[in-house]
Amino acid sequence: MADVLRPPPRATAVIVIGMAGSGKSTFVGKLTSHLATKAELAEKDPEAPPARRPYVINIDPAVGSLGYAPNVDIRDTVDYGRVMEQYNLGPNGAILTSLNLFTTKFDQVLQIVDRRAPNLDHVVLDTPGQIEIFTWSASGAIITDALATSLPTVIVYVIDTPRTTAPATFMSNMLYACSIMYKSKLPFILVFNKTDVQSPRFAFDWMQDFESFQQALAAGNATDPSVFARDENAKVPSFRERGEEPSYLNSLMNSMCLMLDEFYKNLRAVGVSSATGEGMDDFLAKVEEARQEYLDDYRPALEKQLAEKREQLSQHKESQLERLARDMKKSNTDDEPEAQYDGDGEIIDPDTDEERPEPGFAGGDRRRGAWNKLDGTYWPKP
Ligand SMILES: Nc1nc2c(ncn2[C@@H]2O[C@H](COP(=O)(O)OP(=O)(O)O)[C@@H](O)[C@H]2O)c(=O)[nH]1
Ligand SMILES: [Mg+2]
Repeated sequence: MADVLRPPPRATAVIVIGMAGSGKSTFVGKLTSHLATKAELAEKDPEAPPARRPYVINIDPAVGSLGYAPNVDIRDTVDYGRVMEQYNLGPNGAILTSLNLFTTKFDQVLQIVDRRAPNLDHVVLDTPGQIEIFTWSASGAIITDALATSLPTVIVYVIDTPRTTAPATFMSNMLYACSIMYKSKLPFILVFNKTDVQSPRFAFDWMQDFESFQQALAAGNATDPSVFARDENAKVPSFRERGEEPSYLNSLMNSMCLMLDEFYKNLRAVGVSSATGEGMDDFLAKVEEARQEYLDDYRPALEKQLAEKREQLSQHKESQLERLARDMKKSNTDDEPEAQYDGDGEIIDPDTDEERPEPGFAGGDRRRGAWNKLDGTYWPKP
């Protein structure tokens, strides 16, 4: 089975996804400059920890300007504006169509990545602003699968921390992340971005201890973004103690947080600021952990899947070959005459009646036949 996949290269693919405005591109830019600085240091000082510049691919066709220079850019291949015009599409339709067009050429990108992967540590993919364009499209799935079969791949889900402080937005973000994680089955890292504006402490608390999330829910409205900031130690009376009814949203989230508890156990989370660079080294450490998870769990499963597919294909081929051989044998013997009923399959000539059945076949001879008024004959005939 081990020969189904090539040995894993040293590079790890990092697919960066997240809601529009969560800071994906800024994060990729900061990560790039952070690694570049480390690589420069390593070149100058042999004592410094080894580091390499990442190889960055941008697949957002609609982005105006990026804070970094990508190595491969979808905008060099597809003109988003012309796609919108020519196909008469709106902004999102044009992004999706541009991505589809680019995906038809993704094998070329993979070849470039494959060639460089032995000398790289990170291949980073920056995805379109609207998360669903990548996560729920055929192109997104093709690109993800293609990368994940070529090199260790991890998914990084960027979260806009200051906009996730209300229990309802926090929960919807987590449910979205959960659905993507179970769909892709790849190692997953949650990046709480913009920590320069908002500490992610509240989110880590909610993830580690669902009772603290329930406490925040009990304190007030689920859509209130300031709920998390209440004094943690102050005992908050529950809705029942206050003699109030919890809203439908509060009850729903109360039960859902129990379900998400399982999801949090399989998760790595880290806080970073793409503005200041704080937390980038923690993030890189998580990438190493996630790479190991890919090698331990995802890759063996993928190998098994590919080996099974290969086996099925070879069985199918064998049975097709057998069928072909049988058919050829049959057509070779078809020329030999066989003892046959001589009227079989022939057209009956009404003038000669040559092929009419033998007397007695249809129940009798001339004497027992029936008179046919139309042609003045007996049927069946002798
Ligand atoms: N304060 C702060 N702002 C950030 C951070 N990361 C991104 N932003 C801002 O968030 C906005 C959206 O960022 P962008 O990278 O374009 O988001 P994308 O759509 O996910 O690629 C921009 O105005 C960024 O300047 C951060 O760590 N801190
Ligand atoms: Mg972006």
